[in-house]
Amino acid sequence: MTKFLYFGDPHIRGTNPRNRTDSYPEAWKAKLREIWALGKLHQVDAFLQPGDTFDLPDVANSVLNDAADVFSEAPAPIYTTAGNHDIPGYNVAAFGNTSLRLLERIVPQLRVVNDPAKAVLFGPGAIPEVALTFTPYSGNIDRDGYGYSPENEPVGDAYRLHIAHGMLIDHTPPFDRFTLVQEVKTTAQMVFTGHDHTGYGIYRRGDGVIFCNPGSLTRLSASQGEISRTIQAALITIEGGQGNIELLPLQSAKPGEEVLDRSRIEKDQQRQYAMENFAALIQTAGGERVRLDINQIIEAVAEKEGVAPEVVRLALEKIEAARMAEGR
Ligand SMILES: [Mn+2]
Repeated sequence: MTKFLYFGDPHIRGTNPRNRTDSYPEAWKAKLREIWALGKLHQVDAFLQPGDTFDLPDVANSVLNDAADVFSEAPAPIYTTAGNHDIPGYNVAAFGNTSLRLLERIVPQLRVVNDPAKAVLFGPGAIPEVALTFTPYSGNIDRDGYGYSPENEPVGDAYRLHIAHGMLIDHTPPFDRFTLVQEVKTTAQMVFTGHDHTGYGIYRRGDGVIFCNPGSLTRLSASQGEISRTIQAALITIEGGQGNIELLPLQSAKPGEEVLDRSRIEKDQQRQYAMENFAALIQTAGGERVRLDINQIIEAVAEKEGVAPEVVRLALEKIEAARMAEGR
């Protein structure tokens, strides 16, 4: 039997996100320590995590030191991969220059796996029971469903558990870059993801593949979904070629209403309402609505001017990167 404890994007940082009313650094430390305690209680073989360990590719030394202290307390190895927040400009080749790489050097039990063709093997004796693979965030993830399949040769009968930092979700969102669990192609038997902080819990597909995103470890934005969701980890048990997942709520996570300032949402809603009123005022002569979404503006201009799709994609990715500072 092999057991793991999985937890979503920690987004370690030394300052409070703008909507947090408690101490964010104290919150992530308490949650990680509870995760370690749960792992010890359930005697897991390793902790697994989908990336966005840090909120930024290069954090302050004080934050790196705090993270190193807490990670060093983990009672079992921790495996993760690079999330979009861990690397500069979506460039996983620059991983060597990041704070996450430094953390990996400082903390002996932390390993960052960025090659989907390299499996980490677990199991009693010489026969591996589980082959664990990771796909880091990159410009390719979610393009034609990319990112959710191991790229190694199967290792005997080892159970194939794959973890990716991508937008794998169970419903169609109001943005373009995503992959649906219902449609994704994978040779894995179990697929875990982060990136989408809300998570959808557990999804068991008709073909037997199990998908899970329990949500991120911390509440970063004051959206309704972030306020109301349960902060939880996932206990994974693999035995006799069968995989099982149990979601474990974290006791150290304070209720969303206690740590997130809702007045900000209300202000944002008022702003959105004012923008819509403004748009209605300046409708074009043809009655066409004025575009207020920056992505739509860029796509509309590009279409008019005949800009190459690659240039448009780069521009949108730069904007997306700038938006990340707001937290996703
Ligand atoms: Mn994230």
